[in-house]
Amino acid sequence: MEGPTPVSALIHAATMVCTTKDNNINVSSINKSLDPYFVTGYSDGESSFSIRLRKSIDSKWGYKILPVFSIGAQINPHNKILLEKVKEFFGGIGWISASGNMYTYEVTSFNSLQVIRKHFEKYPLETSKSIHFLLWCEVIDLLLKKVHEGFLKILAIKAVFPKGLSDNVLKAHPNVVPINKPEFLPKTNLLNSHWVAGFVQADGTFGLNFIKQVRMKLGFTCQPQFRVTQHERDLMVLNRIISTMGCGNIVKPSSGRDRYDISVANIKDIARIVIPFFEKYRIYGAKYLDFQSFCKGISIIENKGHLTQQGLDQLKDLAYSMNTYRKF
Ligand SMILES: [Ca+2]
Repeated sequence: MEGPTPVSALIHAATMVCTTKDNNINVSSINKSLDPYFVTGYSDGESSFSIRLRKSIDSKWGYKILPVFSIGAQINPHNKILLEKVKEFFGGIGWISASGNMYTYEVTSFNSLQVIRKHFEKYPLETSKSIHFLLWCEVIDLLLKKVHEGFLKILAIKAVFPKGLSDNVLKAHPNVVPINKPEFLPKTNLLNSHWVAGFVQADGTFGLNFIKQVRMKLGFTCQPQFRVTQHERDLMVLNRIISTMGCGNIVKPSSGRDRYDISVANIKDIARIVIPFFEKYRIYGAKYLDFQSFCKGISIIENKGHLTQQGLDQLKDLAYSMNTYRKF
């Protein structure tokens, strides 16, 4: 074990790294290929393993069955680069399309799906999505066997997927009994740090919240927060992220919601743990720009800039040009 580094040195190092970079994409890290655990973490948060049915007169079942692996990302040039990196990671299989305000990276060809399968067998998913992956693999095996009963079995499996069976399919096959979905047994060990970066890429937020505060002389304050959001069924993975990173609290959902958050709002934890963590285990895409803005904000707050009008104005500019406010 290394000896403890003085807090001030850590904070200085973190802010130096952040403030010396500009908003351009860091070319050296773009050229580096993605870490396999990052790809799994990102997929745990953002991908989908699905089974598509297409009516087809050529198929003996009346439907063509397409297992699909896909990842969506909001349209902007930075996210396009991220999806291209994912595609490159998998050896160039699949394609990226754009529709509405979303890009989708999609893999559907049977041979290519074997590449996807091998990756997730070697670097397993950590969330309850792993159950869908297992069932998705079962469908691929049934398609490989090409037995006639396979079709009804596939329908029984598809019935427990998020989108389930369409009304038309249900009408044509009213006797399909959905399978008993295997129970998800979450692990409790520490996570791979690259996995955490990938998961944060998907479901994390670096925020500078600019809030009115009448008590304060300037009338406003800036509250930074690092957040990771997840459905309650994957609460355990949030706890594992907290243990792995060594900071953060679980915030229960407000009434009527089913999503939990990890929140790190303590400036020392942000500067000493969160920022160095994501400097070491990189994220990409537009979220990387938000991370850079976040670092700039933290550096201002560290220097007590938020107590001056000028610093507060700088923070306000940052807050209103990042995350959902960012223009491309
Ligand atoms: Ca997600």
